[in-house]
Amino acid sequence: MIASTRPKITVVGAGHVGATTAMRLLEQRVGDVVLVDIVEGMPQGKALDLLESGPVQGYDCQIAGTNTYDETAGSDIVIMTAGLARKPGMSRDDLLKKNADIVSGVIEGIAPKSPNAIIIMVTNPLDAMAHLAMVKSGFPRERVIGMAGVLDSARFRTFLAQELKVSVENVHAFVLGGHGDTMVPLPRYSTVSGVPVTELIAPERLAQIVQRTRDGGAEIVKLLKEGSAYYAPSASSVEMADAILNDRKKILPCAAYLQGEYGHQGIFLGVPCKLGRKGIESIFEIELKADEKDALGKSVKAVEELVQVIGLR
Ligand code: TXD
Repeated sequence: MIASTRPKITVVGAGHVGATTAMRLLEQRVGDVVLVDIVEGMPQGKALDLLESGPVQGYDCQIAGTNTYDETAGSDIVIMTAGLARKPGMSRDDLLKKNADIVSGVIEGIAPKSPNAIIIMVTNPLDAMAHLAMVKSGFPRERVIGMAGVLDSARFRTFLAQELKVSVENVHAFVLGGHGDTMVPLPRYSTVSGVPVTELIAPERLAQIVQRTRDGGAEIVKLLKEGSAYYAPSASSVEMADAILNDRKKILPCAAYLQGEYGHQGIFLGVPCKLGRKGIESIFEIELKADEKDALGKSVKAVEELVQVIGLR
């Protein structure tokens, strides 16, 4: 790997999400990448293949593949995608214990080598795995961030843009809560060029779109039959990494460890966060209506059950 002053990003897990994330990081010139996996030769092979794309794509960003953590030392960001993906009929929660073992091992190995890194968690079940990563790394909450809301709102935006036949760029969506069946899309804060979608789409139709958003992950699992989504998940992870490394102060929905925000304490939950070079620089609180508060409360319960199973609460 040619030494450089570019940011260093470790991607753990060189599977569907991890390899695609690495590709996007290079193509968008976000930084140099170290790709880690337990399968011998696989991360090395994918990294070399991606390095050889540089002359054609016109990037000088470097990438190396490895089966150990030595080369990850001094990373600015660690994007954690290692774990098992859902199979058809398997809920995110079924993955809990297996992925908890994987996350514990990886974070305990990697955090001491990159003590100043910001961790972006991707492994499911997302909110519980982010909590575990924070505990195992000992990092402050600003530096452990879960990727889910960017993906969930990207799905919501896609469906809204399709429905209204407008550019996705004009559609902003707001999604709170846990990643999963209890996510809380907020239609009244979701807008097309500033106009709330509640004024543009009839309530019954909007409810269908909200439901499709909630089931967005499962819809893809069902079609693929093996494995789960990875193009939109990788795009979402890279948007977060780019917002952090380029200190963009972007407001993105991320899973963050709440310390009283939205009336909840000691739990990871999807909320709007300002992402900059320090990681989560602030959490935005908005007023929720009673039914939205209830929905968020259900989300908290679902996440709490998971963290209890892995002994974090
Ligand atoms: O919104 C979100 N947060 C998500 C989460 C969106 C999409 C996928 N989401 C979850 O990401 C999914 O449920 C899984 O838990 C992870 C990874 O999904 P992916 O589709 O990339 O799974 P793959 O293709 O099976 O890749 C996982 C890789 C695979 O190559 C394993 O060999 C590797 O992880 N793996 C490890 N690498 C390093 N270290 C350890 N211990 C390890 N264990 C497995």
